[in-house]
Amino acid sequence: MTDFEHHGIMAEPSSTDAGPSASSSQNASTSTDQAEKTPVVILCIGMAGSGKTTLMQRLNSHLHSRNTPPYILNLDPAVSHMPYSANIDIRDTVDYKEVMKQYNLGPNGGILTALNLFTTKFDQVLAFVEKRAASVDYVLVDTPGQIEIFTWSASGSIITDAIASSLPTVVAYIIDTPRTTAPATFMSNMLYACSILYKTRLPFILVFNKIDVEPHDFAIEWMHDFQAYQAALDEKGRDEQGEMAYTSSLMSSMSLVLDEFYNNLRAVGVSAMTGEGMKDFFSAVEEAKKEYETDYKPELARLAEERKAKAEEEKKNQLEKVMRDMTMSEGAASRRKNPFGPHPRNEREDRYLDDEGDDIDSEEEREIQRQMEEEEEMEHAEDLDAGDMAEPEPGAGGVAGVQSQSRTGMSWPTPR
Ligand SMILES: Nc1nc2c(ncn2[C@@H]2O[C@H](COP(=O)(O)OP(=O)(O)OP(=O)(O)O)[C@@H](O)[C@H]2O)c(=O)[nH]1
Ligand SMILES: [Mg+2]
Repeated sequence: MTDFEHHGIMAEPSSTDAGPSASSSQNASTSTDQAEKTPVVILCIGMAGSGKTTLMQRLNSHLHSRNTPPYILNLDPAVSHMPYSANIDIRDTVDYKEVMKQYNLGPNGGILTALNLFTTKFDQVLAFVEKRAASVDYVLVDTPGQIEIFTWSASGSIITDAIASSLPTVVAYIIDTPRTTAPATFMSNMLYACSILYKTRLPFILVFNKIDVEPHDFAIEWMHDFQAYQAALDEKGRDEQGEMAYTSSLMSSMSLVLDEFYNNLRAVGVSAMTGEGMKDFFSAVEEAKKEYETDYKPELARLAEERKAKAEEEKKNQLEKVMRDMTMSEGAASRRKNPFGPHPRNEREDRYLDDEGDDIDSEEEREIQRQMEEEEEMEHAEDLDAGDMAEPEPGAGGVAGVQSQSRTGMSWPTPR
């Protein structure tokens, strides 16, 4: 991919130094405490148009006003206007329109492939983030508009796992509140959030955005009061005949299933537009960070330990297999080389080789013996036939010469 190679991310984008992180390094130099702190990574995930990018900008300006500028990553290759300046921008590396052309893909395929290409270099991205980790409090990550491109793709998982295994990470699931007032849409959104939570297993925050347009109280009520949700379904979920629609009874059952999920969730309401709810959002992030330390990190360590043990076991098995193969091939080679000799390493194989050697030995010897007997017989018969014949002239050669020499016990002459 020429464009990708051309744009390579070998050097940190220049905006990094000119942007917010420049002041963050100043912060680091002014405070010795800050050198030891660990930032928290906020992964902004949400349906298309839910307000991820606008919220990123709001968080960025809020943090700047608190004198704690964040480090920003943009993973959306298709964003045309970004209201903030990112420290690392996927668009500096991959041009998704070029990817679409080169790979003959549609817009979503182009975005996915661009993300895949970017993921191949994510170790370098992570190295940049880690380098700044000591000097920032927050790392903000914007994700592609098509949620499934990030949440259900291999590259999305790789990126999430790589970040989460390096720094405390929380998922901020952004919801378009005004578009969630229908009970069925609300349930679809909750199911999606639930699936992401169980997929990533990371501390999770439900962020009801756009509360300037529609307050999120109804959503909180539906989450904590099954009856209230049921009442909303009763009111809005009936068909023209007044019958409970099929989807409504499904939603009703689902809300009972999700009860456990709701109980363990943090939910906050914000407005990326007005900045309302920022305090609640950051308190939720702090709580989630603690949860990362107490729940996710030990689990991560346990998994890492398990993986290490598995890898060790695998390595041992492979080594044993190689040793076995080597012993077998050495045995075969030594049999080929010296079928009669003892094997220096393996007693059992010794015996086998000896036995086998004996077999070959006796067989070959028998053959040689047979040939010698035949020759002797022939010689004897010839002696008898040639008994009356005159002794040939010395050096006469030919068969007569051979016979003559043979009789005198001399070596066989070279045939002329
Ligand atoms: N009223 C209001 N509008 C908002 C708010 N947040 C975002 N918007 C609007 O919602 C629209 C989508 O916002 P974006 O930030 O582009 O949403 P996004 O999730 O990044 O969109 P994609 O990346 O395309 O998925 C824009 O028109 C924003 O102005 C909010 O808090 N209140
Ligand atoms: Mg966006």
